[in-house]
Amino acid sequence: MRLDILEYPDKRLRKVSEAVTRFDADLAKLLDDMHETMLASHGIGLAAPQVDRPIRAFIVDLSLQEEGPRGRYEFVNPRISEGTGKIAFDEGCLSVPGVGESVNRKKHIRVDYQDRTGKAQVLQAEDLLAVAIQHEYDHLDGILFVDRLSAIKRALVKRKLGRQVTL
Ligand code: QAP
Ligand code: CO
Repeated sequence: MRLDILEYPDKRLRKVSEAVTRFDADLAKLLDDMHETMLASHGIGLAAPQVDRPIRAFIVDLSLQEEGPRGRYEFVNPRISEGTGKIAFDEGCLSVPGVGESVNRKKHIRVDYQDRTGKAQVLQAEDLLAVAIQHEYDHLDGILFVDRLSAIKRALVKRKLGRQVTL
């Protein structure tokens, strides 16, 4: 089932999401619906709060990428650590349609998380996968990529999205 994606400046995108405690059929269905929704919207990452479920879960799908790690990833209750290096990547977001701006992120990260069954997992990620994980993780804390732009770029984006709103 396809889900509606909340768009900036929806206040629900600004909430801090709650840890997942039940690894049940509802969680599995939500993750499946998120994959379907993201595929239909041509995205590569989607966090549960973007579809109005304020829980700490997100997906990344790099299966259509031509280089680097491919495949579908799911992260529940993630924790990012050991960030090293720097990468600037031109990011977009399904909740901020039509905006693309370069954001500075860590190049290498380690992420500890649970899979949809609740099993603990660890992943070392770099480049696009690391960028996607950091972008999606931010959604769990109510942070959007436009919050991480320099003041000058943020002003440009703000003008584009409408002068009345405060980023
Ligand atoms: C986050 O972003 C991301 O404006 C996922 O018109 C971004 O899937 C991770 C999208 C960059 C890593 C690198 C945005 C689709 C999709 C748009 C997305 C649009 C159509 C963004
Ligand atoms: Co996003």
